[in-house]
Amino acid sequence: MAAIGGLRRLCSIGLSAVSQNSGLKALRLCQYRAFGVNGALRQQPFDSPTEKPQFPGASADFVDHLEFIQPNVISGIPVYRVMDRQGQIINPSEDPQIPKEEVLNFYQKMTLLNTMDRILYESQRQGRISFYMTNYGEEGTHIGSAAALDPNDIVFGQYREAGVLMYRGFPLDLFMAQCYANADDLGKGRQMPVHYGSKDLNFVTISSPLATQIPQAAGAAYALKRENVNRAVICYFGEGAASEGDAHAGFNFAATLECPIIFFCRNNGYAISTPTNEQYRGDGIAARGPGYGMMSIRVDGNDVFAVYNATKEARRRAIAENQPFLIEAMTYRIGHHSTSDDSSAYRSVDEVNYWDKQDHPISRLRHYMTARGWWGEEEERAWRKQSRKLVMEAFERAERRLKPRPELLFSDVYQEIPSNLEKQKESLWRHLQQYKEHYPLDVYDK
Ligand SMILES: Cc1ncc(C[n+]2csc(CCOP(=O)(O)OP(=O)(O)O)c2C)c(N)n1
Repeated sequence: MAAIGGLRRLCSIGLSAVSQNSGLKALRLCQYRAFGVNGALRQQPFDSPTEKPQFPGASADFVDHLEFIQPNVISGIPVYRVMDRQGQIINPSEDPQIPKEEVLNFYQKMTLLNTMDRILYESQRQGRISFYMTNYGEEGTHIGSAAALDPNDIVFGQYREAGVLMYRGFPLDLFMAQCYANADDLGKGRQMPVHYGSKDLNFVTISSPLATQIPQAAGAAYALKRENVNRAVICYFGEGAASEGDAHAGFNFAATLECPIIFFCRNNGYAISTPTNEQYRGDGIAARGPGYGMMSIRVDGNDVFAVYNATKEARRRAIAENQPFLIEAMTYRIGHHSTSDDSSAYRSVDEVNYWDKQDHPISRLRHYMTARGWWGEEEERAWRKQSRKLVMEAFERAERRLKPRPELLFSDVYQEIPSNLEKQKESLWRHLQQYKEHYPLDVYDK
């Protein structure tokens, strides 16, 4: 008996330690012990002086007054930041002390992404590509998190994380090839623009149905754990996608199967025209994590160093302890949802301008660099010119390139083309021979 009481006390000490910082390992251990996984401690005797709930579903005390738990949405989970809006480090002990060269690399990747966005957005407006989605305002979430990962970590994205690929070295030519669906596209021109993927860079190909990547990412993380190879998975999604059933499935699988994964939610305030107060009524997405038994944090997504620190530590612990982490990066979608959207129909220009002009991840990092004398007007001008040139050159090459051979429509549906698809392919070929003047065959590879 005394031993059981001692163990219970140990568990409650353990639980408070968990809430401090020591992770869920101890919590799991306590739960297993309290419920007596091997049967030894399963039930408390009927005449025990202190009654403790014996239900297998939760480890908790009794209370003798009726009280519903209130959601804590008024003073929510705090937003972790390292720099203020002027790029000043707030608490020196949190400064990741990233060397100058790497900080310049952060800045150049963030601004290159921005330049690519502007040119491809305009290109869509002129009907040169069919569709586009910009990343305006979210550059810090991409670069800060990508920099904290190992290149071998596997990335699952939604569609607004092009900066992660850019950080990993995906060439401008391949971004363009995908958007133009030309013959250089790794995806053979089959998907809509911005649905990138790169096997070499461990970036799983994007697909349009929201949140489907979340349980897939949990599965991939489980496989990595079994391989025991010191790799993690990061899975990005928007706060809108987090309302999908697949988000629930993925979070719960990752927690119960103890997967080394970082769920990275980009909370940018909108899911197309739906503001967050129509998306959820709890304290954002971070508050859901503890409900799944997941370590969770909320960070300032416009602070590239805060994103970097949180992702780095989450990655380290996800691998060391085999458990999922949830990062909610607060940011703002400055651009329209996509080129099919006009966001002035549902939000004010003033609101957008605030984020664009007053609290932007790029300007914040620039303030930081300027204060250290690492960057000035001259460097800015030269880099703007150079980055624009790089993007324009890739753009022109992509536009000149032919589109993939039409028969590529039929391959990769299955690994091998079945006979019925082979027949359809032949019939398309005959059709094109007969009616070639009705098709733009000159823009396709032969
Ligand atoms: C299953 C599914 N439902 C609806 C859509 C249509 N859709 C595309 S993007 C989007 C909004 C997603 O918002 P969020 O996840 O917050 O990401 P953001 O666009 O803000 O980056 C919706 C509803 C879809 N692609 N898939």
